[in-house]
Amino acid sequence: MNAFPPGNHDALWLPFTANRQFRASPRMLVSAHGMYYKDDKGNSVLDGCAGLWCVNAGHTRPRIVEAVQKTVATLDFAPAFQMGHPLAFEAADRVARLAPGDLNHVFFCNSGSEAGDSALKIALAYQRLRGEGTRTRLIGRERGYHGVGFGGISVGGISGNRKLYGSLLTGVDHLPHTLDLRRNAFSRGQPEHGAELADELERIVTLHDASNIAAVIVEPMSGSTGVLPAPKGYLKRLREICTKHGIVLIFDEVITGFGRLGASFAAEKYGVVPDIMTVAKGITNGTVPMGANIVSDKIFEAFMQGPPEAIDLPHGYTYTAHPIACAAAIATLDIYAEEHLFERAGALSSYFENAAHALRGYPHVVDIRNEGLVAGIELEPRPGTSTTRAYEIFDRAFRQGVLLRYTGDTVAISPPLIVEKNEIDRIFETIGRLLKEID
Ligand code: PXG
Repeated sequence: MNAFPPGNHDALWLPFTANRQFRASPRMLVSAHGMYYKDDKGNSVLDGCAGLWCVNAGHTRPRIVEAVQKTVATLDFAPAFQMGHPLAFEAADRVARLAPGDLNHVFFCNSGSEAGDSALKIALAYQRLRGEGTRTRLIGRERGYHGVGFGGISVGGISGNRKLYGSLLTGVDHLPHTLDLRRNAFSRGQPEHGAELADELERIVTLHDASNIAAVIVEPMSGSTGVLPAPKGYLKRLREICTKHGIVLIFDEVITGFGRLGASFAAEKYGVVPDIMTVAKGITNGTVPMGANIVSDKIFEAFMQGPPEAIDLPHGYTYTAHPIACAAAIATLDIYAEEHLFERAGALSSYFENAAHALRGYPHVVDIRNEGLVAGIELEPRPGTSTTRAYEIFDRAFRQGVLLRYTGDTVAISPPLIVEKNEIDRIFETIGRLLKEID
């Protein structure tokens, strides 16, 4: 069976994809259950990357399916502007309870990109509301990924995602990225060296003056630019500098949230609480699009000072707190809690780490990085072609029944948190075999 339906296949334009290459040799999924997809030829495919880092509880979990089915038949849509519904309040309360510190207020959107842009807007508005309206500069980081909105690509640090799109937001600076193969190659978990890279923020403050800087946004572990856990002490330093200078600290936890690193959030794992956290992906187990900003008491309260009848935040989406997404989020959080999946990920992480680092010394491998249930295997670049070794491994692994991710020269692994040890073995054995096969 080939699952291409009749019709013009050029009608679909796939994102971040070589569309013509894909048409010539498609990779098609038709169903999913637990740790496995099924492809159009009936082959079972082990999900080594939780879909796109989002299906943390595994696929088609009955509790989520039933919650979605029930809600779509009961309240298919409810406006979020000047209207509410019980599932929205319940979902916000559940998400806020999970978040560390005084991150107690949840603003819903529909993706990580929207969450990134929303966080930047909230930070700018907050600075203005507290009488610091000259604070307009936004600071991101090289190799950062905060989605594909104009805000996200402006503070993001991936040249390929920026170069085609004009002048982007103005008034943006970037911290240096934290990847340092010379000092930190083959680190297990957070690398030892690089906390001092956070001091680059002091340099930017000196250049512009703190009175002009609104916010800093970073991923506690960059995912899509090749799995870069923050060096030990780095996030704490960043927190201290932001507090000292009145700068809003935003953690993008779209990947690191909901158990991926073996704790609810990276903020909890590392004991560093930002002022705003952006989340998406695992919030609904990937079942229904949803993102959110989780905001501190201090920031929320700043918006609650005007006349009670005035709109406090002129921002939001038609599908903010969509009932079906809220139902999926509540059911997802139930599964995470009842099955102790974050703790499970933490308990499995050293086994996973050993399996990943067993590939050290294999052909082409220049670094292996990991944290929680995430690993990145960086390969030597192949000069003169855009087909990277990592792409070739991704493509071949799929055809051998293992779904991986690749980004640039890095193969990324981030399985659902229900993964078993024999499945971890299979993922890394497949990569090891392919490393020996390719040139
Ligand atoms: N922030 C981070 C840290 C992300 O990883 C986004 C924001 C944007 O989320 P949305 O929902 O708008 O896509 C992301 C998304 C990959 C890959 O293979 C990673 C993402 C998306 C697609 C592919 O590395 N991350």
